[in-house]
Amino acid sequence: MSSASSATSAGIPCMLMRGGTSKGAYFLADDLPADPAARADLLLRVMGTPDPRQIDGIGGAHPLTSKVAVISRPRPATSGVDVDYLFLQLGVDAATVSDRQNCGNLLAGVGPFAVERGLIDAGDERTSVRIHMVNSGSVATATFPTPGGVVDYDGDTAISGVPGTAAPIMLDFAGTEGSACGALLPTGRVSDVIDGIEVTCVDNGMPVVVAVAADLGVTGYETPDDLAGDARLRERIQSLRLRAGKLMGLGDVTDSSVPKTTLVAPPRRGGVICTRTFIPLHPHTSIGVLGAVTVATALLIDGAVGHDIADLPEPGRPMSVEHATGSLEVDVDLDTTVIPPRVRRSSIVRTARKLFDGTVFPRPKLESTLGPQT
Ligand code: NQM
Repeated sequence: MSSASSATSAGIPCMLMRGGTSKGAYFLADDLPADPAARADLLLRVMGTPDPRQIDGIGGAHPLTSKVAVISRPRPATSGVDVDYLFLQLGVDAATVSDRQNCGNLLAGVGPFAVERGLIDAGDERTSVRIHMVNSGSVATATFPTPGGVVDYDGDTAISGVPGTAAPIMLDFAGTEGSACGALLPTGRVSDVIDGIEVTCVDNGMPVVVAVAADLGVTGYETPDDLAGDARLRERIQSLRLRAGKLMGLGDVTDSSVPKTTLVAPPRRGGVICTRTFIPLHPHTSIGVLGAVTVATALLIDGAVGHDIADLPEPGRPMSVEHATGSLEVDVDLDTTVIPPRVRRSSIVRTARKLFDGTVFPRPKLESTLGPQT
């Protein structure tokens, strides 16, 4: 693409989409600089980072709305895959751009975006897109309605955390096990004790540290705002994830968006478990897609934190993961007859919506805003 300064005046084609319970800017890779440092600098200026309000950009002043999806035809051409999807998590008040995690929520918009941009041909009724999740090398298949070859965003599927209903987008995952850490149980153990607290470190699409809420002095039923105001809890979670990051092979995670921490408590609304998640220190208003898949996977493992307090359904039935604004249903097929357990497949239903399609104009360069790239 053209130089970063010409991007400032000419703008860059961009589609703003809600993907699941997140919102992000979707770009074709060809419309962004190929060099990761130049791309990161440009995207920070698009989003208005660093600034807690992101007032001079299109970010929504929260990690869940400070996200970018970069889409291309597979590079190099990979057989059986239709598009590449690179997810970038941008900081809000810190100038960080991280490619160390997936995002299953923005993933929901990737298939529709690929059809809208002509990267793939739509079917007459529905379209299935095989998406290479570049961050982890895993593959997701997204299936969504395209009557007459046009993406239909309307429908009657409701997901917690989003008002109203929209068309269902089925997401089937393969190869998510060990997405960032290389193994489902990256410490080699089902549980570890860190800072005197028993945790399970697990990665089935998202590196997560699972701990019982009561062990950290909270109930696990607090609102995200209450949790955000608890400075002592924040310190304890940071200490836990810094140590866990090393044990999980992620190194120094001070400036990294992973691992996330999920506090679990017995379910209260007919689900499998109640969760409160930190991304990585900010309380999530719900729970991430692959975060929920990962936590649900841990619950199925005998001896893992949460297994004993979970109300597990019959094998093969969906698992409803309760969170601060509702619940999220995931399917996880785990073979627990082998050690370590092996994930056969996982899936989830999401919705997405095109919000805006146009040209975004990044703020001009400031002096050295770029922070650590993780
Ligand atoms: O876990 C938030 C989200 C996410 C990530 C986060 C996600 C996932 O809710 O797949 O979707 O964990 O930072 O969008």
